Amino acid sequence: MIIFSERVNGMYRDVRKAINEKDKTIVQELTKEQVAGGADVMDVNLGPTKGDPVENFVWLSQAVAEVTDKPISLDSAKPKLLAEVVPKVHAALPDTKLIINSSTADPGCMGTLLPVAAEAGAGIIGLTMDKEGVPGNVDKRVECGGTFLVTAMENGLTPDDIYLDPIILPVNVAQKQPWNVMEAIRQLSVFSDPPPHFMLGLSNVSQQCLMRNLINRTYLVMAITAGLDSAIMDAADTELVEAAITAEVLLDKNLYSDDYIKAWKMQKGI
Ligand code: THG
Repeated sequence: MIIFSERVNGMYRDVRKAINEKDKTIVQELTKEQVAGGADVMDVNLGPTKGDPVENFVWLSQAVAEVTDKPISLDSAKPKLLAEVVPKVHAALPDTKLIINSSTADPGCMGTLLPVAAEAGAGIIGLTMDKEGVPGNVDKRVECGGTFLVTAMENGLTPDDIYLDPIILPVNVAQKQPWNVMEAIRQLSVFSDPPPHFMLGLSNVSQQCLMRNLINRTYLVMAITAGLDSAIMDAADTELVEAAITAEVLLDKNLYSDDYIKAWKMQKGI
């Protein structure tokens, strides 16, 4: 399981304030907490913050990289902004692996971002959507995912640098989507050997719901069974992380031992 930390995101009030005030303390405390919880990648997202987004992204990435050498995922829905930010962060942090979060399968968006990923040696997340928005059915998700995978590989990216994200929506507004997302993962898993990674912004599934942690935890286990191998999630939610590890043990993806959680932590050095 490749755990992307969701927590350094300007959607959260404390992080928004930290970015606006250029106060590294909160950002660095959260980063250390997420890495200690098992985060493999630090996803950073400005959210609705003030000021120049390019400068803010460079500042935020540098603040994170001062306390960890984990890869950084630059999270924005604006392809032109990402195309400007990625080379700048890559120049400022040449030893930090970057992941672009994200491109859609729209030709214009892929044309903007895939060369940038190739140039920076970065990974990239491909959303299984195009200009029409998030598909309501499985077939369109699979079509967009296939298009993204092929185009990314034509641009020189390897499957290990490609993350397909079938986009999970809140279960309270789109109750058929959690199943559609799992079915899309199952179908896309056979498109290439070796396959790309499959990922989700997990907490989307429970937005505006009660019992968020329970919904996140249950759906993570279900999606792992369908083939999910990475997620943007809260690595400080111990029950969530331990459910994911347990699912991988039960699927024979992690070796069983009586103390398999401890073994997993030792392997990660946490
Ligand atoms: N796919 C990809 N990237 C993504 C998403 C995705 N990035 C953003 C998002 N979705 C994943 N990250 C989050 C981060 C936080 C929350 C949900 C998803 C969240 N935040 C609280 C909320 O909105 O209720 C914040 C509230 C608070 O201030 O405490 O739920 O799908 N590739």
